Amino acid sequence: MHHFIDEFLSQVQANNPGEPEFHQAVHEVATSLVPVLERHPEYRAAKILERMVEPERTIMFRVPWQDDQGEIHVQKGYRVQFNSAIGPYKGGLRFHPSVNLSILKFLGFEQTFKNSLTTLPMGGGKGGSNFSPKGRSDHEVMRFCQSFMTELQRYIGPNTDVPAGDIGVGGREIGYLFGQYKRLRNEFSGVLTGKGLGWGGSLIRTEATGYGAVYFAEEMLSTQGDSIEGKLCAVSGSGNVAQYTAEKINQLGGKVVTLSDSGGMIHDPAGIDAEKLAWVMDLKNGRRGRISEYADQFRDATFEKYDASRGFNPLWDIDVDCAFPCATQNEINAKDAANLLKNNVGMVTEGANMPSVPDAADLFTEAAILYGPSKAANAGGVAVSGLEMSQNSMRISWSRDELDKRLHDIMIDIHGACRDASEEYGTPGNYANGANIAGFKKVADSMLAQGLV
Ligand code: NDP
Ligand code: 2IT
Repeated sequence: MHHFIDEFLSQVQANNPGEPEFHQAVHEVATSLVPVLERHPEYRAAKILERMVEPERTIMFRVPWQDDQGEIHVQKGYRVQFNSAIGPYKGGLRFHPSVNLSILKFLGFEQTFKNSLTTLPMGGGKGGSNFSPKGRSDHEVMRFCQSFMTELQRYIGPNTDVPAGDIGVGGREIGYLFGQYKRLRNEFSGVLTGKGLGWGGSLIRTEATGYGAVYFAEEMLSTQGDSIEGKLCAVSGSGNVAQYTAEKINQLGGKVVTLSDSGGMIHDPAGIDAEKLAWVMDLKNGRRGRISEYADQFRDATFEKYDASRGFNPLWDIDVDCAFPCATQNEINAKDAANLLKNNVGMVTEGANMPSVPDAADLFTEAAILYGPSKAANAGGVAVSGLEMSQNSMRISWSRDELDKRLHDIMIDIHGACRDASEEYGTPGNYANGANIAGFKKVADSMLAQGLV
């Protein structure tokens, strides 16, 4: 059987050259699935895994736009429609200079399993552009979003494909994208999630990924009779996911001592309390400034510039109980993982998508700490996106309490599904295996039922 997986992975590499992030994501899922494929020869006979690694459709397009000086720029636009076995394609849009097909295919592949775990009827997709909103005026961002949507609108729709935000795409961008879709199609519909509250958005969507990650962390801790209360926590990033992860940790009595952006990290041993976090939210969401400014504002804090040549990130070398990577993929390397373990970290919960390199994830698993993999731990965001779609279809809005309770219940269910699947297939406590297996089975069974498509 291992021979079968090795051959399968070589094929994936040969068929998708130059896509290391995609290979990494497929490798991680496929190795977890060995016992499932051994027990279910029908999945192998129907070539379910071979079909799952091929997106149903990949759309790539030109996005021309003009900056405020009138200069013309040309960006790449993408939408990878990965799998629609259990619902319309669903997943975010990322605007970041690093965006390429490999990154979007890894994200779309992961999204398929994540969406399956949410218990809601959503397929997997991801898209975006190598456009960088950083340093651009609102007018420039609007012109870019309008050009991007002018092409994307042909391929999406409330029952076909429903994009949302990801890195570089927040409420502002979703607004411009929605406005252009509505104008071109003459249709007010739930074609995007993460919309503003006055025009079809859902309460709790902004908070959902971060809150959900901390609810998942609480569930893992509760299996050891423990909780977040009193825990020292390292959080990376300072965008949407990091901000609301920090907020929920504070609300549950934990203490957040770090945040970061691509320029570096801040360490505040006194704790980033609600007041300081409000300042960070204004800095990042309002003024769009840099995290280094935190250390000028709050004198107990220190700023350290990020220096890739050092081979490790000082953010993961601080003595904490819990780590919440919430910035980007592969932000924890093997040395970072070893540093966390050396300092006796007891839990790592992934708010970002695939933040741990494979060797780092292996170290966490070998050390048998609580390790919540991204496709389970950060599923709260897309789960509330699914609830936004339900509310749009019914033309109603649920209350904040109702949505927070639904989010919390979904995260409890995801934790239970991962725990049960990891036990059923002989690796109890291994949430990474559990998430892959539980997410896979629902999609695989739906594909079997729907024939060879
Ligand atoms: P934001 O754009 O709001 O914030 C991203 C943060 O990560 C910023 O602080 C950014 O710093 C930092 N960052 C991004 N790229 C890099 C990089 N290459 N190196 C170092 N730092 C980097 O994005 P989100 O908070 O929405 O997304 C963060 C992570 O969470 C991503 O992995 C995303 O896929 C994942 N996620 C997001 C969900 C959502 O609902 N938004 C749902 C589930 C997962 P800087 O500003 O300097 O670039
Ligand atoms: O990675 C993710 O799950 C997201 N960026 C959210 C996707 C969504 O459709 O809400």
